[in-house]
Amino acid sequence: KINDAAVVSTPNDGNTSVNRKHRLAYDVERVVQEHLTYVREEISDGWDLIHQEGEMKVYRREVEENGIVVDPLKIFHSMKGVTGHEICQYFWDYQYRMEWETTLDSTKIIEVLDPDTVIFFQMHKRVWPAAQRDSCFWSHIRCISNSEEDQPTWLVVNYTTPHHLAPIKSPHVRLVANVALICETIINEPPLNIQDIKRENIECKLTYVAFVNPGGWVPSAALRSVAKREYPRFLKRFTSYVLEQTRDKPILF
Ligand code: 18C
Repeated sequence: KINDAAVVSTPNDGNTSVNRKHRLAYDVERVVQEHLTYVREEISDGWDLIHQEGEMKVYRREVEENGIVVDPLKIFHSMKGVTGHEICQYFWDYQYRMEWETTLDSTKIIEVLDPDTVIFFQMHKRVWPAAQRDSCFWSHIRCISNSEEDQPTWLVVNYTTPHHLAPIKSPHVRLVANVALICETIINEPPLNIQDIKRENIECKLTYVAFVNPGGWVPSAALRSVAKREYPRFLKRFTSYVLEQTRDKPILF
């Protein structure tokens, strides 16, 4: 299945014209372009390094809106042995999600907008004593070619949207998310022939950003401490999962 990715994900030439015809195409384009703009932004004042482990650095900015914690979060990581395409494909494809996500009770695709864009409805695990959260978001995967020589950039964006098949039902609370995973592949000491590239020659630099509003009040200190523990845990588990899944497979550029 994973080898079909090139068929379902058409490389975009970086041009911003929208040729996808579904109702959310402009929303998708706007949010993708925003992420591509901000991903290059340096870490500045106000961002705290809250966790560092090997190549992984987790930054957070403390922000509250109407008393609700909405801290933006950014993770930078670099890993050898996988491509950006592989990382993004495993993050986007629902069939692998329950194998690496430990904070979900369920995930379901409720609409397919185009081969690269689907709408998910997810039920998150309840954290006592807070109300259980659910989420409904479009999820889009894209490949952007930067130049003939460089490997393309791959990204996935998950962005909250309402949907008639996912009404908000009390006691569940709908969280609001804007999440992006952006990956660059680097080929170290490239052999002359592309067929000779081995997994030890490849490296993926990834940026994960999350803007999440829990959708209702949650005690600030408890939320910040759960988030500080759970985001690094998620990225470690997810990246090890992709390494393990791809180790003996042909490289997916
Ligand atoms: O990006 C990730 N996953 C994607 C695919 O599922 C998708 C997910 C988007 C939603 C992210 C929102 C996370 C908040 C979930 C709240 C409930 C979680 C239960 C936690 C269980 C311990 O883009 C990877 C997402 C990685 C998420 C890490 C968990 C962050 C926890 C945040 C704090 C939870 C707050 C509740 C605190 C209550 C304290 C009394």
